[in-house]
Amino acid sequence: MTTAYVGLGANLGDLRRTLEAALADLADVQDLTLDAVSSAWRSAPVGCEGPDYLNAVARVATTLPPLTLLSALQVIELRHGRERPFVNAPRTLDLDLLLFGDQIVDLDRLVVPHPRLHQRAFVLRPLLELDPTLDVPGLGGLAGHLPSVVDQLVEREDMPLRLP
Ligand code: PH2
Ligand code: MG
Ligand code: MG
Repeated sequence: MTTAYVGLGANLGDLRRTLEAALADLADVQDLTLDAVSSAWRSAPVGCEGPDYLNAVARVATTLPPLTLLSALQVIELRHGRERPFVNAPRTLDLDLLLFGDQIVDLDRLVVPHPRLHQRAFVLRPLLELDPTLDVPGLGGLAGHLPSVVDQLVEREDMPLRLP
């Protein structure tokens, strides 16, 4: 069994509704248990233009191999109308495999740990909510990366995401 972390993001449509539906879909994936979900965090777009995002991170336990989990995430993205007209285009749903145990994956289709996770407050803040002591291969303690993202606008929403 491997503990993996999945980043959720949306900036088109009904953001909260989409994230909640995506969490229900994730919980329905075979050989996977949804263990915990962070708060919802509203964030300004990083590295692109467009509406603000709603972001969150889910912790799952799974016996699936990483590429099978990635395929399951892509199926859920498509179910929620994800289109890819250009890089970092606004999206109804983005599901990113952030961490897969302490494994390092470096393939064309998948790079884990996610190469930019330590540069993004909208990932770091919800990840650290779920585990403040999280240690990542190649990056060390994640909390140590927070000072470099303090200038990024992220705001924790009081209302928790409704879970399946
Ligand atoms: N995702 C991106 C690019 N920029 N900015 C925010 N705030 N949230 C995101 O999820 C996000 C982003 C590419 O996946
Ligand atoms: Mg992403
Ligand atoms: Mg993605």
